Amino acid sequence: MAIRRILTVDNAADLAVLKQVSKDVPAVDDGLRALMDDMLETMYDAPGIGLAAVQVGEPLNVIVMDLAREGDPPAPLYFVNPKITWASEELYVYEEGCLSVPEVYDEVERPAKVKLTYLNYQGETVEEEAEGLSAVCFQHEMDHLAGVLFIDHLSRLKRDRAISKVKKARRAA
Ligand code: K1U
Ligand code: ZN
Repeated sequence: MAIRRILTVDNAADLAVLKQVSKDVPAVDDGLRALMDDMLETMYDAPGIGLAAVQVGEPLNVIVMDLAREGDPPAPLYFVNPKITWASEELYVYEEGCLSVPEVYDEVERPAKVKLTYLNYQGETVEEEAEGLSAVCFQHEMDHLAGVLFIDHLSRLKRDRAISKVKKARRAA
């Protein structure tokens, strides 16, 4: 397993990759499981609660998440070729963050509940419903697969300020 570099919006080359639309993977094999292991280790190291493959430079439809509370045992989740099959009309507002936009947090409104289908770590098809933080994080990661960042849901002013803040923090570091 390896910790990979997380692409960030302050770097033009990284941003071009983050804006790509990810592609479905043909099969869940050992190579893909190695990528998912790396992604999980990278996410825990950051730390974060979710990560899309494109954030480590692999524009593939692959997501990892772990929403276990601090002190609870790890509960890794793997989503390969995920699809949202239904979204509620009811909306939910949550203050989101993003490992590709470090230190920036803002409120985003999304459907409160979604139904999803995906392949798990073993390559089995799973269908389930998500709500609360699970629905928020899953939709945030699905956006990454479509080349959309959470700051794209904000006003142009807030988005530009967010990118300036990340650039300034990088220069100071
Ligand atoms: O996709 C990402 O960039 C990861 C992102 C996921 C996310 C967080 C909040 C709402 C929607 C999606 C993060 O993990 S940001 C870091 C974070 O939320 C966190 C970090 C440490 C402990 C708890 C949360
Ligand atoms: Zn993100």
